[in-house]
Amino acid sequence: MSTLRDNWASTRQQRRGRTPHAPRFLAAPLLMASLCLGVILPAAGAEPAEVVIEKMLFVPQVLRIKPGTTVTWVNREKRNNHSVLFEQENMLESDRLFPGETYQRTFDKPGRYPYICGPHPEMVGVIEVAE
Ligand SMILES: [Cu+2]
Repeated sequence: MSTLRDNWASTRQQRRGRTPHAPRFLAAPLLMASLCLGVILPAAGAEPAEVVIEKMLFVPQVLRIKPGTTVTWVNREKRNNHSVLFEQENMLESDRLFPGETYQRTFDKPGRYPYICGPHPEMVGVIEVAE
């Protein structure tokens, strides 16, 4: 019985000892919440426009957006690096995107913007911009 009490007491002391650090335990969820809000709030005004690069494909292959939308390409591969190359626009090309890296381009004018991957020209995609 006394052992239990000792345990209880020491547990309680440990809890007391942690009290000053309590904000740290709150910090993680708060940070997560603010990060989520930071991601979600901008998306509420404009549709999220993301092209994922995985398994040697641009997904979605055809993305329809409204003028003024910023498209983000994100490389989700484990090893391959890719680029986003607009051949019909003076070979406008992103940097090589290594796994986890992103490229962004804002499309202000309506039109059809086909692109390929520089190192893998068989990878094709299109951004269609229309009201
Ligand atoms: Cu590629």
